[in-house]
Amino acid sequence: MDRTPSEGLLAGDRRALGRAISAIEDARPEAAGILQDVAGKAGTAHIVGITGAPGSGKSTLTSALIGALRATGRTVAVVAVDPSSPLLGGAILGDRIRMVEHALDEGVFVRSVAARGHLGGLSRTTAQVVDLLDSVGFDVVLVETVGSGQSETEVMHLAHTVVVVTAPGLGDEVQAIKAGVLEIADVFVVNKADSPFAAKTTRTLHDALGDASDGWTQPIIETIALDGTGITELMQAIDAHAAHLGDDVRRAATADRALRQLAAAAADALEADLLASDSEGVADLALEVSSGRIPLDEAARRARHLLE
Ligand SMILES: Nc1nc2c(ncn2[C@@H]2O[C@H](COP(=O)(O)OP(=O)(O)OP(=O)(O)O)[C@@H](O)[C@H]2O)c(=O)[nH]1
Ligand SMILES: [Mg+2]
Repeated sequence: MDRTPSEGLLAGDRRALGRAISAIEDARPEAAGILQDVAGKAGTAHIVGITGAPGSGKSTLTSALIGALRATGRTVAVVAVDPSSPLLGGAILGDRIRMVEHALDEGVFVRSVAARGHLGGLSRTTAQVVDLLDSVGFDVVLVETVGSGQSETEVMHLAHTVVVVTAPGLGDEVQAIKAGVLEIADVFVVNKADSPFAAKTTRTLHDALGDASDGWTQPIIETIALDGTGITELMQAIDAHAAHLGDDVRRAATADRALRQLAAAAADALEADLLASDSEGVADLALEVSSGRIPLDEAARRARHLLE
């Protein structure tokens, strides 16, 4: 008997997994069924976000981290979020080449996810892909994203542990770490520690950081991703953060991921209903907004009631 796509997925079929991710990315109808079939199985993976300025070495670091995690026997999935900027188009190919050393390893799965559509689209697609990878049993899911812009910060909400990467020579180091990213970081990496300016970067970062919060002091780890220096320390810092979080926080993060997906789907449904509505009330409301009589957020609340 043929297996359904989801059975193949749960049995660890890589091609089924690749196809399922494509279905999610393209928001094809079968995606909903796939996600439903694996629902309830998520919640065991440790989700690690890796963000930071372009060129800081995130992909090289991710590849090195895969090696360190595999050496401990854990399986690893990587989601590289492509900001879909033509300027960065080459970076994705670079990522693939960099991670190719793990291509034949059954315990490793690497996938780029393209950012398409509106702002919420990136985080939703990524959330669903992360859920899927969690559900099919990967021990660790690494999510690499360029640390700029709102949607990338959103993506980081998916992670249990956020690693922010900087490197000397990117200009003002603290500026290179965008406001907002500083706060969400659980672990800092100063990569390219082979540079004579690395110590200064570490010092600057150290001075910019606040006190410990929730009993966790953000460690700063110096690494040379190219030769593996500091990678074990980085893995240990990530593991220490996982231990610090405990299972309750991880469960809460899984629930938060579900809530974000629900909110995004609800917003989509409302949008579709509004655009399809032939209610005069809705049309009047739009006019009131365009003439400036009602603020948009207030109109949005009223619109929701009109459709009920
Ligand atoms: N000297 C030195 N170069 C490094 C190190 N780590 C990475 N690089 C180099 O830095 C460049 C950028 O590395 P990537 O891993 O592509 O950086 P990234 O942050 O993933 O870049 P984007 O995905 O484009 O944002 C590459 O040429 C790497 O070989 C390091 O520790 N030392
Ligand atoms: Mg990269």
